[in-house]
Amino acid sequence: MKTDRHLLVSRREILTTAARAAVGVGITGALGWPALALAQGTEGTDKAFTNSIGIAFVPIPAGTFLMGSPDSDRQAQAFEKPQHRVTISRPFQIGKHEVTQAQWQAVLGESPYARDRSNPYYQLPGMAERITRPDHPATVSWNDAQAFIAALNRLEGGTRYRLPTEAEWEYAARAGTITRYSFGDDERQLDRYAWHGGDFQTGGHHPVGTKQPNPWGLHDVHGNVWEWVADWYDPDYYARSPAVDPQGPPRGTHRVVRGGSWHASATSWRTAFRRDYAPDYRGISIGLRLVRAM
Ligand SMILES: [Ca+2]
Repeated sequence: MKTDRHLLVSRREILTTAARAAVGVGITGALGWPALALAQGTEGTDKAFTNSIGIAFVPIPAGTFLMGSPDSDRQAQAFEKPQHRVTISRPFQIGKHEVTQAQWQAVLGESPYARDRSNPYYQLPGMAERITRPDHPATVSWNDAQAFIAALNRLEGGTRYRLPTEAEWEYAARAGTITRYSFGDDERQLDRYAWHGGDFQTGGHHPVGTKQPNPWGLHDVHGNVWEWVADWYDPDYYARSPAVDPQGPPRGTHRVVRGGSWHASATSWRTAFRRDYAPDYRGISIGLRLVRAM
């Protein structure tokens, strides 16, 4: 296995760099907070926040939105329907970016690619060199993500950090929109907002935050890497899910991922699209975005 020199920097260096980068985007986020969100906001939710290892969070107000896809959308799959009204009853904070490899290393002391990949793609010629970089997303299993979250909660003391529920993810990704994408319905605009459509010979994921954000300031909700959410996957869940703070089915075999990835096989990058993977699946195109409870 090749070793990447840039990963052999000290823990202090990683922390300093991550914090510096996060403060920069944090300021932009605070100034860029849209009027719509402020109007819906609850006291105390209108401030960006950067945590102890430099992860920047965007405040998301409580609110109600339409989850899933309407029958009128010909691209929509059966498992995105019925479109239904969901209320998120409590404000929360969500990562402005996918969790990066530097942040992963700052918490767990190792690169996510020190772990065995449960697929062969990481071993493809040139892939490790292209994707093992501090400012790229960490691609890990759902179980790995839980270990990271537990360690981060121990580091800061408390239980604030977790994955978003599937409903919280879509609510934050939509950012008040009811279109196929958070930037509208025109998929020809996707290049401006998403890393997508890559191949295994030349492609890989990219540094987080290098495409345009959604209206609430979140980067890479479409593309770059899929994002694990907390929920078990059930294609029929929307027909019976609760209207307030749905938590997903009580049991299942696969977990939900959202948003599409850098790779062409992602199928769809639409906001409502859903896909499932086994919780121990550790590929090179699924990462995570954290929620921090208020
Ligand atoms: Ca993503």
